[in-house]
Amino acid sequence: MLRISLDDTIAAIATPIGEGGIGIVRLSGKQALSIADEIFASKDGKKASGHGTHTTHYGWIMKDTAEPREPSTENRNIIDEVILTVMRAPKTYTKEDVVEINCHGGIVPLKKVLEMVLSCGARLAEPGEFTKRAFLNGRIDLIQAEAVLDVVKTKTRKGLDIALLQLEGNLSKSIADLKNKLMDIKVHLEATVDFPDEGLSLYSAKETFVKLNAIKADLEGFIKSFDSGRIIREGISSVICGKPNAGKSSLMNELLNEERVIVTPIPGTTRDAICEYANVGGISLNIVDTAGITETKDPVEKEGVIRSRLWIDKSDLVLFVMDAGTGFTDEDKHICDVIKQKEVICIVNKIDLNNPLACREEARKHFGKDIPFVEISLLKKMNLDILIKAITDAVWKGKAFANDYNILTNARHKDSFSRTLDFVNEAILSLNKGQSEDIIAISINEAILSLGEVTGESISQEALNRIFEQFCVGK
Ligand SMILES: Nc1nc2c(ncn2[C@@H]2O[C@H](COP(=O)(O)OP(=O)(O)OP(=O)(O)O)[C@@H](O)[C@H]2O)c(=O)[nH]1
Ligand SMILES: [Mg+2]
Repeated sequence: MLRISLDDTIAAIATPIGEGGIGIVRLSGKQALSIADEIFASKDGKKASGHGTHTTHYGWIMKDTAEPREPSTENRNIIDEVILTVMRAPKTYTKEDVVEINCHGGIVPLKKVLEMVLSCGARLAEPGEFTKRAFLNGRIDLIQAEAVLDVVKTKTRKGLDIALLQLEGNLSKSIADLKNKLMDIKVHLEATVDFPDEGLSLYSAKETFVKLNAIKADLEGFIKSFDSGRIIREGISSVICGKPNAGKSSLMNELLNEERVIVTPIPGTTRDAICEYANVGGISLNIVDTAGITETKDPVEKEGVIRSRLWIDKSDLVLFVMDAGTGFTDEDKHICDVIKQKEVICIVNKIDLNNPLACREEARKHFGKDIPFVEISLLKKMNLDILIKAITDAVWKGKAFANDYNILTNARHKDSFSRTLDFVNEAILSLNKGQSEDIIAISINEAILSLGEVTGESISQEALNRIFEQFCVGK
């Protein structure tokens, strides 16, 4: 993508493809208004370019705007009845002239309007190109651009809160603050080298040491926050496993709050793995319901068992369902061995049928370590709140999640922070070794550049491309 020029006027359908109430074709660039003039006939007869900024106008997209305006059955000239919004630079999403055409939803009118816009000289936008222009034109920094993507993609309330704060520039401010502190130290170090005899009052080695250590602690705090930040942004992948008929699919349906998966009293009901997203206690949980793990000769069921094991390998959290009705069996023993190395919650289901104690004791013996147990009945809806709590506890366990929203949620940011920390550590080491100020200043300069990668001040074109490729067209 990046051979693109900011001189082009770009256009795209900005709403999801499919039937809907309205759909929007968006244009941005120098020609946005002149293109609108060519294809839009306003009811009031005025040209789009004659209107002030942030105004909306009723009219028609027409093949020939010189033709009669009012629609009629004979008028084949009309493509769609629309509301057109004029937004003039610089107070727009991209800082360029922007025109948005609200068409009727549905792929045919949207495509036709887009085709007309393109035939008048606009170019089809690349994925994320509107947001990229907002970045390249200096309206937002890279963190804010990525936050736009997070706002669109987030699946939980907390994820949205954090993305919105990043969009407002919260994280950017913290980074600017850290950068200023590093700059300040660098200036002092360089002045020591450049003006040794001018009697300037510069930081002593001890002062520099204290300041660098404070920055180091801040950086470490941010890096640590990524443990929970990643969970908020990307969610957790979990897999439900257990022997046939234990209630795995019933659990899946309960967590999704819908009858998504077939539940029957026949063992071996679920053959294929079924994946869905659920919001469990504010965490975005990718849940996979799997075939019951058992010795079987049925080739379809056998394949299902192989897949179950693959999903277990890939998951962050295993929800192991046992059946109080049957008690702890050899099949359960076998499953314990398969999942032993994973993060597991043991769920004893069907406690309406039988006392779960035997299952609990046998499983605990078999795991040989303390793992969380929950005893439930999916049929009678018993202890389901305890189950949700056990899941959220297992997810947050050991993670430094407080109610702090100024945290790292993006792996790219974390990598840059880690590199910054490496250079700060290098500077501290040089300082301790009594090396010269200019050597320490070089490390600090590298630290500043690494921080600049996060906000996009110092980042390669290639890295930039990789970021915007994740966006959808029209954003
Ligand atoms: N008594 C009782 N029955 C339950 C409970 N939970 C599920 N069941 C029943 O157990 C049977 C199996 O439930 P499923 O959810 O299909 O079990 P599964 O583990 O997905 O089974 P497979 O897909 O065949 O491996 C169904 O008849 C459910 O209604 C419970 O808490 N108590
Ligand atoms: Mg099932």
